[in-house]
Amino acid sequence: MSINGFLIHPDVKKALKNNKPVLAMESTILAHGMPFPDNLAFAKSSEVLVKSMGAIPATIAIINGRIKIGLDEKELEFVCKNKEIHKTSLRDLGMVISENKSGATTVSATMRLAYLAGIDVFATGGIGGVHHNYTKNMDASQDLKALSNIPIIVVSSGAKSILDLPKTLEALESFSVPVIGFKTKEFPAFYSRNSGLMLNNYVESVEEIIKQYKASQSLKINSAFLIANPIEKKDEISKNEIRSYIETALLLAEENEISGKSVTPFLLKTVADLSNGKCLKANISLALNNIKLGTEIAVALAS
Ligand code: PSU
Ligand code: MN
Repeated sequence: MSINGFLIHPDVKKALKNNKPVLAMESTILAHGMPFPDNLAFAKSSEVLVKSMGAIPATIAIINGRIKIGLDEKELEFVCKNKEIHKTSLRDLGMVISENKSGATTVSATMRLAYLAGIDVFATGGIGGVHHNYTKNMDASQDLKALSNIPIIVVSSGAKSILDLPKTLEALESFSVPVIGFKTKEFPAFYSRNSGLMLNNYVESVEEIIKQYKASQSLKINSAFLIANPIEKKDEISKNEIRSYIETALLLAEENEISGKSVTPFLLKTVADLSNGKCLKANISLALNNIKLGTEIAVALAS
C-alpha cells in the first residue's frame, strides 16, 4: 500500500513501482450506467482488453469504506450486482469512506483517486457535463470541476448526449480543459460520431497527445487532458434516431421529478429501454473503444 487507506491490487502496485502502464477505469459506469449482467460482461472484457495490450487494468471503487485501486473478479461482481452501492462523486468520498459504505466512483471521484495512486490515464464512456435546462435546474456535473484541477489524461467519447453539449463544451473551455479530438475535428456526441460542434484541437496520433500532455505538464498546468474519441461507425446511432429517445427520456425525467444524482442513471436507462437495448450496445462499444485508446496512451507514456 503506497498511500494510507488505499488498497492497491498487487498487479497494479507492481506495475506502478516499475513504471509499467496502468489504465484507471471507473465503477459508476458499471453500477449505475449499465444493467446486470451486461455490466459484468463489459467489466470483464475491459480487463481482458487492457491486459491483451500490455497494460494493467485498475478499476476503482470503494468497498466497505476501503479505497480499492484495481478490483479482483469477486469485487467486480460485487460492484455490478449490488443495487445499494452509493454513486460516489468527489463530494461523497469522505462520507462513503468514513461510514464504511461501498461506493461506485464517478469520473470526478475516480480521477482524484487515480491521480493520488499515481495513475496518469483513465478511460470512461462519456464525462458528465451541463444538463439541459441548466438555467432552471443548475445541474452541472462535478466531473467538470474535477477536469479543471486534476492533471491526468481522460479518454471519453465526449460528453453524454443526454446533456447540453454546446454548454458543456463552453464550460470545459472556461475551466481551461483542453478537449482534443482523436482523429476527428468534431466534439463526438457519445452515441453518435458527430455533434456539429467543432474542436480547435485535434490529433491524428497517440504521440501527439503525449507531446501536448508533456508540454502542459512542464508548465504545471493542472487541468485534465480530455481526449474525445468518437464511437466506431459500425455501432453509432444516427443523430435523428437518438434525438427522439433523448427527448422522450427528458420528458419522463421531468414528469417523474427525477433530480440530482439520479438524473444521469435515469436518462441512460430510459434511452436504453426506448431503443430496445441499442443504446446500451453503443455505450458498451464506445467505452471499450475508449479503453483501447486509453491503454495505447498508457503504454506509450510508460515507454
Ligand atoms: N459514462 C458512461 N456511463 C456512465 C457514466 C459515464 O458511459 O454512467 C457516469 C460517470 O461516472 C460520470 C457520471 O461521472 O456518469 C455522470 O453523472 P452526473 O451527471 O450525475 O455527474
Ligand atoms: Mn447532476
